[in-house]
Amino acid sequence: MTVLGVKKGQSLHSSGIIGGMMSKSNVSEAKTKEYLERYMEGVKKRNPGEPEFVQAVYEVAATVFPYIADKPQYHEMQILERMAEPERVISFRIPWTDDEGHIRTNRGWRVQFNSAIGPYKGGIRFHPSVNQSILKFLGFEQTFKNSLTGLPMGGGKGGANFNPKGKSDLEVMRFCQSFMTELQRHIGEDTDVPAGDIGVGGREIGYMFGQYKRINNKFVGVLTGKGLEFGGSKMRTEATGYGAVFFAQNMLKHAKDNIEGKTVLISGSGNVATHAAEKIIALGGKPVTLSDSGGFIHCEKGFDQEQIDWIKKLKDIRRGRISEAAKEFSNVSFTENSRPWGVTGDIAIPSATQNEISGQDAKVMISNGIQLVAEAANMPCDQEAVDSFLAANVKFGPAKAVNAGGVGVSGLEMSQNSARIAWDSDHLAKLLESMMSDIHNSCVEYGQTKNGVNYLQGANVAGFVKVADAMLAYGHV
Ligand code: NDP
Ligand code: 2IT
Repeated sequence: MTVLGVKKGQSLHSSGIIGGMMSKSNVSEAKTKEYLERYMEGVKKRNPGEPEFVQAVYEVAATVFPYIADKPQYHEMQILERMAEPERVISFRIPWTDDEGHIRTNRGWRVQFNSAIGPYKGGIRFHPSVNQSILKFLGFEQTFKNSLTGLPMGGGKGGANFNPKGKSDLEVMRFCQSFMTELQRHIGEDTDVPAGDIGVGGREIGYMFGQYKRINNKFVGVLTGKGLEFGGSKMRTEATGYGAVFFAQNMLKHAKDNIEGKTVLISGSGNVATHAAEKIIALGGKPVTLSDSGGFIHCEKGFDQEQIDWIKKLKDIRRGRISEAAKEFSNVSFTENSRPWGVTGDIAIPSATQNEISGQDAKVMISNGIQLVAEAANMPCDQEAVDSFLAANVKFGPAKAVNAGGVGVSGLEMSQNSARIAWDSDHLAKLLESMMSDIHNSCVEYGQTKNGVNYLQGANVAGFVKVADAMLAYGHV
């Protein structure tokens, strides 16, 4: 295995690389680029057929390489190479019985990516598209995101290629119980603490927590996002969407602007999207779009709270189609099989899934005058889109900073569970707001460039430093 073109066992000093990287002035941009390319060649070779994972590693490495160019300790200790390798990937069978009595089999995973700064922590995704590449990308991202929150949490992610859509409540329950029957042996309140993600909300967490408790005869904070009756934290449901808007607000404030009166394009219509829309309304902005896998809805004058509440019920409880909103409300239109990126707006908050904004979409958005993009979903912009926004000087908030409020409040749920206490909503709302402001400040500190703040660089480097320094302290583990 090689990193920076150095063979295993050979030091970077003897390879000549460290000598060239000792000080920033000694390392040209071209050399750093060459090292990055060699590193990425290795990552690609070691992870065949995992394009999402390779994409996520590149996005981090491209900004971290220039930062570490004059810091040989990270090269000598192979920090970036070790960071791109999950500590453990567990894959397992999930047999369950459907309502017709047929036995079904799905595949489940838990990627325990990095525990340098705390127990593995990250969501569980149930979606037919789930595979190892997607969960490795999410676990890798989670490691840096969790570091940014300032709380002691490592990175992990899990899930299954199960489609909860169209399944009865009892089918979902049987699936969740079978999933947890296997997963429970690998997790624990001090080992690995899963939560929700796409397709996993309060209902699924309830079924999984009940099964964990039953098998282990232990009532501990092994999952977050729990119901308020059994150890859940207030504000966790709202945290990701609200936090994303707080982050965007911080970005605008830094540029002496604010959300009031701004037209906002939002994709998705699940937990993150609906709460982002709700907070935009509360701050005087105008969310004009939402979407799902069938298409997008548009309301020119901006959705109101009553409409958002209706959509929350449609998606959360009934798991309905967003097209139904156009039948319910006369001022809402539906466009089938399309994403909202052709609509004119000031701000975009993609809140559905990875790679939902392509380079082509970005060009359209830029020519329509978009000013700020805040990634509330994980990696919603593909690499070409990110490059286009940065080149056009559109303010770009990367996912690991923008959506960190969700796992941030999950961390606060863990603290409350350990202490067996429950904080009130006002207190948690303040903690969330100040956490988002602290993350923004870290991005500004590490992302300052001569053209203003590069939030992508800021978030990646700030997230990297804490994990990397912990790994240095441990030696070769
Ligand atoms: P939900 O399951 O509540 O909602 C997901 C939404 O995205 C739905 O509207 C869904 O449409 C849409 N969607 C999902 N996959 C696709 C797809 N392949 N193409 C088009 N639309 C799709 O999930 P969340 O709101 O919790 O998650 C949304 C994003 O936010 C994800 O990227 C997740 O990783 C990220 N995130 C979530 C956090 C949380 O706390 N929940 C924390 C941080 C990030 P449909 O109903 O048609 O499937
Ligand atoms: O992507 C994410 O940060 C989440 N799905 C939330 C993870 C968590 O542990 O709350």
